[in-house]
Amino acid sequence: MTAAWINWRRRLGLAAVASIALLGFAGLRAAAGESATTATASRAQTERIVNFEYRPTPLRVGAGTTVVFSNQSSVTHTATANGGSFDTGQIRPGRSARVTFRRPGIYLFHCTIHPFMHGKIIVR
Ligand SMILES: [Cu+2]
Repeated sequence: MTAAWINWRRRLGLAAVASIALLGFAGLRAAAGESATTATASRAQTERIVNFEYRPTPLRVGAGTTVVFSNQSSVTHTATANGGSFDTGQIRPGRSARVTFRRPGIYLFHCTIHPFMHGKIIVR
């Protein structure tokens, strides 16, 4: 083997390593892009449940927002849409439930255990 041939092979090897590194980098960038999309989709706002009230009411959010119904009281509550479009089920004290609001609209809801509790979420 001549020195020139060995040198050529060495260069080929380096090129292969370089392209694998580039591919790996592209893969990393794709993964980072995916997680950025996920982070955008998972934006959340909190609707607190305190003293037999939903706070704030109304809660204004953008379409696609996940509302975290956080029961910060000492009794169990629900957040149940008046029209039945969503229902958290029972949320025990100190626990929370999530509902994602994808479509704009005005959502009225209440607590099935304490029907005098009313709330409103405005999705734009
Ligand atoms: Cu309640």
